[in-house]
Amino acid sequence: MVNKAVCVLKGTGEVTGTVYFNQEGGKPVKVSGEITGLTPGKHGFHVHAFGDNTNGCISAGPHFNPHDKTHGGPTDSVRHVGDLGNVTADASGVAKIEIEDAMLTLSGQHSIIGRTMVIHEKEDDLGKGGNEESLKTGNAGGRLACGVIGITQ
Ligand SMILES: [Cu+2]
Ligand SMILES: [Zn+2]
Repeated sequence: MVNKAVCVLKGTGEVTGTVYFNQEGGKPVKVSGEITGLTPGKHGFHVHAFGDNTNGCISAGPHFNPHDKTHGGPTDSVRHVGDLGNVTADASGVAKIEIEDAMLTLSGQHSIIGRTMVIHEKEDDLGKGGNEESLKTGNAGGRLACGVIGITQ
């Protein structure tokens, strides 16, 4: 059973990162790593549906949403599977990632392997922005960098 994955994020600008995924038998997925080159503050961080970067990060499609829910925050019961909320960059533009998420999985029908991780320009409002877009994307703005989630050892 696959229990480790990795994703290298790249974009058209200075933002780059490496994100690791680790899941032990049925337990929550541990997401760790670092993204650099960001503006200080919060940035939306999601798994998007497709492992397609042919036309840049936009080809990754919408948030990974196999249960047809509205957008939310990582601790909400109503959320996209891909909704990991925000990561926070420090004054040097570095975001250290240390997330545990019970809805992600690295195996089975709704595995995130082969899909795309995206880091956004703006803060994700977690579905609480009070407009239609908030319930789709969290108003997180442009896609700064992305990468396909692949199996590792
Ligand atoms: Cu996103
Ligand atoms: Zn979402």
